[in-house]
Amino acid sequence: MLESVHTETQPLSALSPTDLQSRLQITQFASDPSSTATQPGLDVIQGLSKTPKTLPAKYFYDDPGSQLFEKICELPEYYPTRTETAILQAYASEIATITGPSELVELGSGSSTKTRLLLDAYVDIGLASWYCPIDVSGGILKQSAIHLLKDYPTLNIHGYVGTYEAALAALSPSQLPTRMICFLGSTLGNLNPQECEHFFAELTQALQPGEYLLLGVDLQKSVQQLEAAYNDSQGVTAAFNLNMLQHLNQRFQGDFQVENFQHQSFYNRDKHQIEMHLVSQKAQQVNLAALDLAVKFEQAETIRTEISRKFDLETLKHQLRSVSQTLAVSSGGGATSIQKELTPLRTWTDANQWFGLVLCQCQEKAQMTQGN
Ligand code: SAH
Ligand code: AVI
Repeated sequence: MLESVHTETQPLSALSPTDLQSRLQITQFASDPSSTATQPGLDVIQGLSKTPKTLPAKYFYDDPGSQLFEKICELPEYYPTRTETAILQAYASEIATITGPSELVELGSGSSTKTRLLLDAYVDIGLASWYCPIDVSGGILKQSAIHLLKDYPTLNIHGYVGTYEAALAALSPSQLPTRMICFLGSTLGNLNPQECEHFFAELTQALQPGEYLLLGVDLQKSVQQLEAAYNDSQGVTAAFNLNMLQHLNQRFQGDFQVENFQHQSFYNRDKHQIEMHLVSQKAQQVNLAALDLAVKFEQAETIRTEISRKFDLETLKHQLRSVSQTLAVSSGGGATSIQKELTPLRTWTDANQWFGLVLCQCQEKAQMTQGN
């Protein structure tokens, strides 16, 4: 599953002082960071060729999509961002004290706004900081990295533009005594249970014993509150959902007529997930020339563009504990394998229990030695 990679030390004119340039490195995966490793757009072909139709949520995030997501975070109905921010404001220093000097790797970093609370906490207790943002949306990643370098004079950044999987597999060893992988904003909820299980295994693989994982997750609550958060009165979430079609048009030479689709979102109580759909307003055919794909829609047929799962903390901690990975280590004449697992250490929530943070540590479970 290798994607082509190139690494650049940013020559951006925006980064005129050499000091900033020397503190920023960007690794970009393939020419199309949102492609699957095997074939660009294969996931689009697969999703639109089945019934019911689906599209991967990562296609929300071109430059306009990332800007629309930033607007969502400010909406009165969209409580997750401000609630998670409040939890981090209260507990970031506790997290920094637990981990000690730690490189921060952030999955789906976006604007890195909440990350500043963690960076501040490390700075406040006099610890060095290294930051590795990972995001498919290259524009917002690079822009945020430049702002961070200006605001944090001792910070070094190595950004990865690409999917979580590609970046995790290519991460350089930690620059500091430990590392914490952060996955904030409840983006974990955009993975279905199988993807989530697979993802936890990949994270455990990427972490060394002693390193940390910080998860921010949205918790179960009233249907009314959840549905309001994904059907905002200003229509920003609708614009965000519909923007995926513009993005596909531009990326894959498509001819989606955006006005022929409508935003829909609702809470699926059985699966504890918000579902966002785009509903075809009439029978129509859409072509994506770059993928050699023609897709027929019936009137009222939908494309599911996102699930956003809402978690129960106890169930999530149980799932985390059940992940284990084997790390092979050769020693002397024999081979030793270390079993690694994710151990939840602490959880923090807000007074309403709307959102939770879970800090886990990758720990060694047992050792088995083979050979002589
Ligand atoms: N962490 C930020 C942003 C969340 S939005 C916050 O909490 O506010 C989700 C982010 O994940 C977006 O910036 C999007 O571009 C990125 N993203 C989505 N799917 C991705 C994938 N498969 N690989 C890498 N980044 C992804
Ligand atoms: C990024 N992700 C966690 C957001 C969510 O709430 O699932 C994306 C989003 N979709 C609609 N509004 C926000």
